[in-house]
Amino acid sequence: MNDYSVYQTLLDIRDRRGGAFFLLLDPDRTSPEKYLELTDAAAECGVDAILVGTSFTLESHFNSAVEQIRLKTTLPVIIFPGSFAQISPHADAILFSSLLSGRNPAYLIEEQVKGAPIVKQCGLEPIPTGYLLIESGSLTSVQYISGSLPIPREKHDIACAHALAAQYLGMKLVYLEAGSGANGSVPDRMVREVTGYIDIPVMVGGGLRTPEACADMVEAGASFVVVGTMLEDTPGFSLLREMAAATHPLETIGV
Ligand code: 1GP
Repeated sequence: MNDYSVYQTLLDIRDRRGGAFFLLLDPDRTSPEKYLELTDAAAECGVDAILVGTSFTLESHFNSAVEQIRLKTTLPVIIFPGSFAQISPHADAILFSSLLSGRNPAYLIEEQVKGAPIVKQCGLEPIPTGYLLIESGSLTSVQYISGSLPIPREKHDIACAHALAAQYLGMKLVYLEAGSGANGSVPDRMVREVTGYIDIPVMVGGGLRTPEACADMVEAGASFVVVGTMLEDTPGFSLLREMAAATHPLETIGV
């Protein structure tokens, strides 16, 4: 394990830029041409790290996809696993997540028990993450596959209690997740209440479609912003550049 962790690098970026922007690549949903093109452009467009994976995947070439992505970028490559089958030695770190908002033991602890020895063998840095699914207006893949209820979007107290439990369990990160391609992103007010209530960093993703939405998340207190679907579906890189810039308020002030 490096003396200087990926996790610490991400915190340093957050402190320097006011927030950090993560590009999520889903090798199941996107063609290799598209995800490698995005990978190639990512650093120059202001991306701070690349997440690979999804909450639900059917594909079988995960390892080679991570390897190809690794070879195309010097940015940190972090696995966002949907199951223990999505672990690759070609990444730098993994969001070692537990779906704390659900009550399904498979995603609370069983997948983690299967995956932990593989993470160790691969030499990946595990970033312990409390994964909280937030109601987003429609049934998402992660809800369906995990068989878990999301936290209602107006129930900020429930979200805060789950996030604090993640902190007290020793997790280093809370991920407020609306679900990939969600109709509605996590409400600003929930982000504000959760980030004001806990001491560990908060990552927000799911259904973010505009630079303004990314800026709102950071303004509400999010340390890290994750976008996948919109960038996979939008040709060119101008939206990527604008979303990354909107997530870096310390760099855009005065521009
Ligand atoms: C999904 O939060 C991420 O886990 C990203 O969501 O694909 O909607 O950007 P989108």
